[in-house]
Order: sequence, then C-alpha cells, then structure tokens
Amino acid sequence: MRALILGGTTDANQLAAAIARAGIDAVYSYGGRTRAPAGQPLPTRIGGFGGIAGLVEYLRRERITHVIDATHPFAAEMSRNAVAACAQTGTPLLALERAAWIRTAGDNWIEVADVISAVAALPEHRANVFLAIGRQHVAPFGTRPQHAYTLRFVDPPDATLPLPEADVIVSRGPFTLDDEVAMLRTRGIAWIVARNSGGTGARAKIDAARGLGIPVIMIDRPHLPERARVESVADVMQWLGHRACLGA
Ligand code: 3Y8
Ligand code: NAP
Repeated sequence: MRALILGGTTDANQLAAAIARAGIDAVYSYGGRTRAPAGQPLPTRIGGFGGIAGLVEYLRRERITHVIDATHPFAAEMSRNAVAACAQTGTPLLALERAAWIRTAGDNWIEVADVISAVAALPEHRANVFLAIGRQHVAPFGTRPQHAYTLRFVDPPDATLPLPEADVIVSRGPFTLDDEVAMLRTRGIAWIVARNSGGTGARAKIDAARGLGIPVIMIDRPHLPERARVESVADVMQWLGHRACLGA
C-alpha cells in the first residue's frame, strides 16, 4: 500500500499524523500556495502535478495505491482532477471532506452562489467589510471601492490590491472565537464575506458574527463530481486498514 494525501487543510494534517502513527507508506501533497506550509510527519511534495495527465503519470510512477483527497471544499480543480485521474488509473479514491456549516437561529446570512454574487450582495452605502476569503478572489470587489475593507491572507500581499481602502491582516489560522470577536469589534466590521468552508479552522468568525449580530455573506461551495467521501480521519483509517487486510 502507498497512499497519496492531497492536503493543505487542518483535516489533512490530522490524517497525516494518524497515517504516520500507523506506519502506512504515504506522501503528503501541497499545492504550493503559501510560502511556508506547515511541516508534516510524512514525506511531502509541493506544487501542481500538471493537470490530470500529470497526476496520472505521478500515480503510476510513484506506484500510489490509494488517494485521499483531503483538500479544501473550494479546491474544486484539484478535486475534479483527482476524480478523473483515479478513474483513468483505477486507483481507489476517498474524499475527506468536512460538512458545510448550516445556518442556525441567530445567524444573519445572505447565502450566495459565488464571489460575483457576494460582491452584488454588499450594500451601496460605505461600510467596514471583512473579506475572509483569502487572496485569490479579491479583484471582483474592486467594483465596490466605496467600502473600507479588512482582508486576511496567509502571506503578506505581493502586489498592491485593487481596492482603494484595504487593510491586510497576515495570519494563517486556525482562529479563536475571542480573537475574532476582538478583531471585528476593534475594526467596527459591519459585513463579513466568507466561504462555506466547514470544519473548525475558520468557524470562529461565523460564531463571532452571530454573537455580534453582523451579517455574513456566505458563499456556497462549488459542485464536485460524485466520489466516495467521509467526514472523519477514523473513517479514512478504516478504509485504508480494511483494504490493507485484503492485501490491496
Ligand atoms: C496552502 C497550508 C492548519 C491548516 C490551516 C482549514 C483551516 C486555517 C481557514 C479566514 C479564512 C481561506 C484560506 C483558510 C483556512 C485553515 C488551514 C484554512 C481560509 C493553509 C495552507 C495553505 C492554504 C492556502 C490558502 C488559500 C486561501 C485559503 C486562506 C499551510 C494555511 C481564506 C480559505 O495566499 C494564498 O494564495 C492562499 C490561498 C487557498 C484561499 C484563497 O483563495 O486565498 N487557504 N491555507 C495549501 C497548499 O499549498 O496546498 O500553509 O500550512 C491551510 C489552512 N487554511 O495548519 O491547521 O483547514 O480550513 N485558508 C477559506 O476558508 O475561504 C481563511 O481568514 O477566516
Ligand atoms: P485548486 O484551485 O482546486 O487547484 C488549482 C491547481 O493547484 C490544481 O489543479 C493543482 O495543479 C494544484 N493543487 C491544488 N491543491 C494541490 C495539492 N494539495 N497538491 C498538489 N497540487 C495541488 O486549489 P486551491 O483552491 O488553490 O487550493 C490549493 C491548496 O490550498 C490545496 O491544498 C487546498 O487544500 C488548500 N486550501 C485551499 C483553500 C481554498 O479556499 N481554496 C482553503 C484552505 C486550504 P495541477 O493541475 O498542476 O496538478
């Protein structure tokens, strides 16, 4: 058995620890998005594979027998490529995917399908807006220059932002409720734009928003192709352990 973990999330890190403890031969893969990704207790590779064909070639060359897609729910291209490459090579694939956050009483959410709809959902009048969606999708907010934006990136911005008024917090998370409440209060944030990432690492801002009565423009997840999926590390280990005893 040799497993490939498509990583880059808290869940993937917890899976890597469990797989290392079990002594299973595995490789952890980052996309190379951040300057200093967290270290892993497994051999690690960083960077794209080169599309579906590149991943097919990697699976064959590295004799990968199992793929676990533990990427983020918004890492849609990676997940789609994994489905295609595993189908092409007949490699068992399992997604470790946390459930979406569900709106509860007290949540003031405006649910939208994508970033463009999130921009359209902002008010016309000037407001203090917290963009908690990283750096890859900031440009569309340039059509709403009237707002005072707070953004949060993992690494410092490497270019000027297309927003006349933007203050960047550099922090990689996971984030705590107290810190999120303090930040939102100090900055007088009146609107939050977030992705429905699920999980615990980004949840604190959503709980803080509920407590402070701040509306959240919540971007729904992209649709992914059908694939086997579980929500816990234990289920992944069972999937691996089960196949290991069948001698796969
Ligand atoms: C490179 C690995 C751990 C893992 C931490 C999780 C939790 C904190 C919440 C906010 C939202 C955001 C962003 C976020 C979260 C965890 C987890 C998660 C959101 C690292 C990591 C990599 C990335 C890539 C990065 C994206 C960006 C997205 C910031 C490591 C820290 C906004 C997603 O600069 C860039 O280009 C960053 C790009 C993809 C989304 C975007 O479009 O900008 N994550 N995040 C992974 C790789 O190279 O393969 O550097 O160690 C992982 C984590 N990010 O250590 O416990 O598991 O969800 N990551 C979102 O939710 O919208 C922050 O600020 O409230
Ligand atoms: P994406 O848009 O789905 O993927 C774009 C391309 O990046 C993929 O086609 C692949 O390149 C490469 N790639 C992505 N993840 C990879 C991985 N783990 N290992 C190797 N190559 C990878 O991906 P993304 O949304 O930018 O996410 C990139 C990474 O950040 C992932 O590890 C993801 O788990 C993590 N992350 C993303 C978010 C988010 O909001 N998107 C949040 C937290 C963490 P090739 O086609 O060349 O193979």
